[in-house]
Amino acid sequence: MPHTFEARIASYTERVNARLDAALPRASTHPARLHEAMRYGVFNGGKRVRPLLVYATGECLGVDGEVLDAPAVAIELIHAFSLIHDDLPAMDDDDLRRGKPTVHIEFDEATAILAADALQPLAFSVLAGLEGAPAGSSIKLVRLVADACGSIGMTGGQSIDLAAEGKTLGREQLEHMYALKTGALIHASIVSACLLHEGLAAEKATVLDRFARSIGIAFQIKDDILDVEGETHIIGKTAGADELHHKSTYPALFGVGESRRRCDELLQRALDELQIFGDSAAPLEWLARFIVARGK
Ligand code: GRG
Repeated sequence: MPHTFEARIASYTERVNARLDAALPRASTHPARLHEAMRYGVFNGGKRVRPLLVYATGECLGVDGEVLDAPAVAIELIHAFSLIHDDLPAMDDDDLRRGKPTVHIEFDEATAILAADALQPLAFSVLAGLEGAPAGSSIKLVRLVADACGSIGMTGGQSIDLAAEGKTLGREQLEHMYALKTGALIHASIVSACLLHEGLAAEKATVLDRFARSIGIAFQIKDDILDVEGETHIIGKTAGADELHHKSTYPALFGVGESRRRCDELLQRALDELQIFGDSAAPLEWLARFIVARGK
């Protein structure tokens, strides 16, 4: 294992890609077009931030890498499914994702819906197959990820987001929507590693919970800033799409300067939380900074 986290990022990314490859049916497996689309939606690029958060939290707590693979893979599968749905004509109607045609453009709308539909249960199958973890971990992870993905998590956030188009949300309402739409899966990534640590001290669990909440909201504010300031060929999706759809976003409601200030404030709050872990939190610190500084 390389010494610095920067160097380990590449090996963790390679690792989760290999586990994703093993979890997904071969592209040639019948019905091949569906399996091709599922693989396209997962392997068309992607920073793998959520799996990296799982592994970094595991490093912070001293949880064995092998048991982290299941939540890392499952959460990335859920993320991939949400992006496919998010890009559909009935949602954000986007042609470009990660610099490539979206799944419904590359294949067709029905295949894209089905591919996303099939990625979601595959995630739970991966969690159900977890081995070598403390007793009861598998079912706890299923519940954690289900809640993060469902109506009290990501799907609920997306529903609020769509209903807010053309409206003016207050700061609290906006951050609540971000906490659900984007924050819930980020939060689940961190909490999944906590669940795999038997007998984790309540104080440490609380600190990581707060870290996860801050960084989840910061992630979406940064995504909004990139939509305003980024260039399509760099961010890999259509720049300016939020304004086009009259989305309620941080920059639209409070301006880019205030969005940056809030992002930095949330980052600082998140970093302050990590103090009690000392050097073992270096990977999480690195990822928190990356989330706020990233260019795509
Ligand atoms: C229909 C059950 C059901 C769920 C779908 C569409 C949807 C509900 C939720 C969408 C949630 C969503 C797309 C939130 C945005 C999150 C976000 C900022 C995504 C970009 O994440 P990155 O930057 O992407 O990690 P990469 O490409 O690096 O993986």
